Amino acid sequence: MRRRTFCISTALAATAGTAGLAGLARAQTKWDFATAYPAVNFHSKNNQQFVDEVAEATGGELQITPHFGASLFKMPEIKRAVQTGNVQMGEFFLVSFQNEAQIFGLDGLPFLVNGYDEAFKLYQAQKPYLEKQLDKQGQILLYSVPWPPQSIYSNKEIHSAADLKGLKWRVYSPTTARIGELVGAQPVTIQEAELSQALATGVIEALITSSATGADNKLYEQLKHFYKVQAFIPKNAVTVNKKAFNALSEDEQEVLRKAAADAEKRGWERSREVDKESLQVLRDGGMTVEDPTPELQADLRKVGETITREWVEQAGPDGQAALDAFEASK
Ligand code: PCA
Repeated sequence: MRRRTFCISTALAATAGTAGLAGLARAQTKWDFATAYPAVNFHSKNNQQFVDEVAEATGGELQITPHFGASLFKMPEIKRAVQTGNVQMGEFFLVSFQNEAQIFGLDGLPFLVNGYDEAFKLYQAQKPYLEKQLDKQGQILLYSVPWPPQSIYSNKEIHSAADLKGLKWRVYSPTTARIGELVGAQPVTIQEAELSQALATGVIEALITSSATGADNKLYEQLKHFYKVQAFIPKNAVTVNKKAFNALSEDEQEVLRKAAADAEKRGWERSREVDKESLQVLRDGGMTVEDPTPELQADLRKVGETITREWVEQAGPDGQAALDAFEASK
């Protein structure tokens, strides 16, 4: 008898596995997770840990497959792919979407925050508006993790903003394009996945990005100068399609939320460490890593003030409220 029961349940499980007969055995949900950054990147590793924890905590019922390095969708397409349900989960770079809604660009405003603690406060001020905007776009924010501070890489020495003039300047957001315009550089939009090629072919000569991205892409092989201007601390967002989330059981939703909260906490801690490690990788690779001259810093601060003023004009009451909430929390 016992033996027979065992055989039947095994057979049912096998049938359910191949034919997807939900209800007869545990229903397994399979999701894809589109990301844009290389598997070695700390965001990617954090995402991998997140999906592993979800699989473990659901006993394999929720299987999320991450696709790194923009292998499923290019970064600018990922947000929309989540919105339309072409993919269940995605990671994208918030500031790149500022033209859709100004709130996405808040963490890209130059010199608004000084260090990670303030960046976290800015995130808390931004979050309700971010969630509201993403909700309108059919998705739920699961977690958001910062890149290390954004600094300048160049093929020549930069002592003041005037030295950036005429350089082919790689950009990834409206604000980085505006920085380029204001210093008289030539903005060129390039995704991280195409960075090395753009440098190798001379399409770009300078850029602003994190120590981590420089290390991940071995930028020291092509560029020799790094200036630690630390202009802003922008974030990635990991979101899930609302319908896909709502189709999960309550237990699964809870598991996802818990793993997301853990990933966010881990990511913020890891970002700080990765900054230090990556600066060392740049030095070891032969790059000069320097503080900016007071002149360069002052020039960029002026540019930052212009950009922040322009942002406030466009962002309306929500933008102003988020900024005020940040100022009050400092
Ligand atoms: N690296 C990504 C986003 C910000 C960063 O530090 C990039 O350069 O595209």
